[in-house]
Amino acid sequence: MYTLFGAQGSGAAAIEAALVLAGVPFRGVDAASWQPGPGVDAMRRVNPLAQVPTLLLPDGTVLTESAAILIELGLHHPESRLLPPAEADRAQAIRGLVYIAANCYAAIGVIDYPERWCTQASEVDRERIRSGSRTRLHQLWDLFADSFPARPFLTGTQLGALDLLAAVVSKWSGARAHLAASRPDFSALLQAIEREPRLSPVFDKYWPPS
Ligand SMILES: N[C@@H](CCC(=O)N[C@@H](CS)C(=O)NCC(=O)O)C(=O)O
Repeated sequence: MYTLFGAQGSGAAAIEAALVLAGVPFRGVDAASWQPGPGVDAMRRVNPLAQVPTLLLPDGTVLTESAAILIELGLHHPESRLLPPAEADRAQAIRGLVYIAANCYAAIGVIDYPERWCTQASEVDRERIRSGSRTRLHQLWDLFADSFPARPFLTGTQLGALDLLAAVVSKWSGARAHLAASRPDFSALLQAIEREPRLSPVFDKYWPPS
């Protein structure tokens, strides 16, 4: 059985959604670096970065990095259609996954922890880093929306891994509000992905409706 380390509001939502689409049973462990306790202690033993999502494969192999996890799940469960079968479509989906991880998710790590990226940062420094990174993040999402057309999904003809990662990573740092104004069609697609009947219970679990 897979073991998924994750926490409410975290990127583990994308992996849980992928496991649901693949119809694969898994054990969830509540863990996050900001939640001291046995969950994060167990996660740190397998992932020294102590970041979620962290996934243990059934044979105990440790997988980290959202894009890598989604690609591996897509390859191992081809019937899930997490990755498209046609080579050109699959190549674009993988490009999109790495784009989001390398650009958007990375910017969020700076916004959340500016002190990790600047020595002796004052609160003013931290706020300047946050503000600049947030502006850059929103530009990165605009560029993503322009570069990865929906056909009708971002992954291609069927809902897949790229849709999941885009819908989850855009939940943070004001990206959804920005996109609603700058790229309304893309924003509507993200909302539709989140409300897809198989996925809405996952999104409601990670972001409980108020
Ligand atoms: N490169 C990782 C980033 C994962 C990440 O930053 N996760 C956040 C939560 S969404 C985290 O665990 N942050 C806590 C920390 O860095 O201490 C990925 O693509 O999965």
